Amino acid sequence: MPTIVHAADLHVDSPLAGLDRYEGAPVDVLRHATRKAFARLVAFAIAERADLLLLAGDLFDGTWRDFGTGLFFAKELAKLRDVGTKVIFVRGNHDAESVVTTSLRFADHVSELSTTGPETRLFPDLGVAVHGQGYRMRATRDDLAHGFPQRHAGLFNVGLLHTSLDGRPRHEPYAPSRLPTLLDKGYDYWALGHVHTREVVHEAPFVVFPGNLQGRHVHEQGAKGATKILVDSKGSATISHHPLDVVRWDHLRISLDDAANVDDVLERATLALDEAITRADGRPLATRVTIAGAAREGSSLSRDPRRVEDAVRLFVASEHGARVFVEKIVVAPTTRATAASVALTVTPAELDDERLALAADLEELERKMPTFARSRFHDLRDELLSSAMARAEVEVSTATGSVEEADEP
Ligand SMILES: [Mn+2]
Repeated sequence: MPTIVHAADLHVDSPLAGLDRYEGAPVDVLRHATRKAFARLVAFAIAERADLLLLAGDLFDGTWRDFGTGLFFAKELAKLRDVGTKVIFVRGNHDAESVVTTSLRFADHVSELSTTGPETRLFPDLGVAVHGQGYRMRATRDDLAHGFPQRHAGLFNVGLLHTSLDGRPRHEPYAPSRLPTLLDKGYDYWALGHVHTREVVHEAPFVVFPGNLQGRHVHEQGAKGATKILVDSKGSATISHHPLDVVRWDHLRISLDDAANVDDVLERATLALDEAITRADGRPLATRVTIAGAAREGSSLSRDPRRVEDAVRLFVASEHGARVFVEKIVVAPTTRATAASVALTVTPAELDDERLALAADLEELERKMPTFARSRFHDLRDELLSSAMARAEVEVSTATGSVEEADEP
């Protein structure tokens, strides 16, 4: 019975945000991380003797900078032909037909499902039917799943779709679909893409977002990879997740509370870093460092955040320069007095409302932009939103932790 590998959101040749011009970094590791992760996916499919590789959209990050992107992709996929692994993919919002216009011609072990209507591809020798539809335009607001056909009796039925499903937070509402619509088709497995965080939305039948293959910025932390599906002789599936990322993202939060000097901060940074390096499991680590809290009274730490930042940067470079890359250091010293006043004016729930309102404003702005500017702004939007909120979150979390001490001078 077939072994199937499901991946999505490869975003091949997407830069790692904030690290693309990193001083002294091995260019190969950071600039080619998404390529290398894709190469690991291909190697994984070969090692697992996969019969079929499903790619659920956003194979590419956008228009190719040059032909090298497509060439690399085609060469990797060619390795799968040699071992008899078939590949089937749909386009997502990032590689919609209107965005990646260079025509992709692959050997006959690779097939793309139509962007004009739902299409079914049968693999009779595997006992598998794959139903799907890709994106013609970037902003697809239709429920594509609605038009998918019912299951083919006697086969293992897969739905292949790039969708925001019921409006996942922090994701564009492209090709919105509803879980009941998916379940209603009677398929055995829904291979979804678009949401970059791995999520098993439903079991029996499985509805799965494998997440992206390689984190691309600080909000895509933790293990990234693909899902393996084993189908038994009765047609039921078991799944497992396999990390394939080559650089691991993290966010270290270091407390300034009661720190007297830079050495105190570095001691805490050492502990936090060691834990993150362990979590990264042998991979290079890309991380943001947030240092926040109320330093000991009289200490110069709160007056000179720049000195704290420089000390931490130097420390990381000298201790772990070859494998830890600091994306950004945020030093946010608070005093008990300011912490208390923030606590009185803002709660985490209110902060969340603020975030939603800001997100709505930015989306409105994007809608009003001319088409050529929209895609550039779109990529910037998440980053704008998160940097605006990062500092506010630091202040609120510090504040809520210090409420009891609000009466102190
Ligand atoms: Mn994506």
